[in-house]
Amino acid sequence: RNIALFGAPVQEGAGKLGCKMGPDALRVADLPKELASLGHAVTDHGDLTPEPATGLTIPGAALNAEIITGWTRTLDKAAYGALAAGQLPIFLGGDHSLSMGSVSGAARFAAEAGRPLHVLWLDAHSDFNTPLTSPSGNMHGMPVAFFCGRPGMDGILPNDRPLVRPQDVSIYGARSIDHDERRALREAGVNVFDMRVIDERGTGSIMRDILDRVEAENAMLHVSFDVDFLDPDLAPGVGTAVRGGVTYREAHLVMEMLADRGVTTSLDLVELNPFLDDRGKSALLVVELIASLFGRQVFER
Ligand code: DIR
Ligand code: MN
Ligand code: MN
Ligand code: MN
Repeated sequence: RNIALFGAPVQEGAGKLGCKMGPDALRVADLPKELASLGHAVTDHGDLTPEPATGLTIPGAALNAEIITGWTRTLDKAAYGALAAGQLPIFLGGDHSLSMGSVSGAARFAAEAGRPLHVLWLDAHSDFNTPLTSPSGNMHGMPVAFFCGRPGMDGILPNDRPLVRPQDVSIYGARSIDHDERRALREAGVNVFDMRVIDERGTGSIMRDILDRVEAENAMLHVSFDVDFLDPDLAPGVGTAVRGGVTYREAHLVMEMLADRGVTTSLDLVELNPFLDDRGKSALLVVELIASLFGRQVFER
């Protein structure tokens, strides 16, 4: 694969500072070298900067909406441009608000290519709030709502842009969903695989179903990896840790099954907060997992 790395040091969508150091922590943990050692062509495009955006009024609670709007417009273009150039873009976050742009750019490219875009959202949270439902006002809790076209965030990108269909979104690892999000997710028809379902069914069965659908529909697949999807004992370097998360082996199996099918077309690595990490432990685990996603195996099959 021809992999393009883009740093997106945005932290204004999160409630705690520190995510802006995420891209550099992933580089220090040797992500580019690890991907190259698996035989991929890797280009690190360095860190992006948000375009200026002013004069926006968003009703409700949306903290730092102008900064996030600038990032969204920049990232939409970067994702679209990389895909149009035949690359697989990886966005190094940065908080999860960056996916408003990365997923929108991927959706725009998919629409032109005449293919559906599916999204695999690995997260303790469902990020389906809008400024009218958010209890915090933090925009990292809103990206799924944004690219599915829930009302309330007009003007960040053109309203007639290609969206992602809620039934093409699979949230995996959820264990913290706000009251209003819960109802909205159900009404919209988003696929929510919470920890309870993962315990009962197991990773293999759920991932097989998700990936079978991607293949059957010849869909593109955007994987959005929020580090807090992992159990906080494994990955403490996140701002909104929730206990009872995905284990070490479950996480590797998710990545290995993605690698087997080779269907991933774009990827976000988000919410890594190096200020809260324990001697680089979370960054190193993320790099290990991404190596699995890009083909590292225990024993070649
Ligand atoms: C919460 C937390 N649902 C909110 N969301 C987080 O603020 O909307 N997402 N932490 O990653
Ligand atoms: Mn998230
Ligand atoms: Mn999260
Ligand atoms: Mn978060």
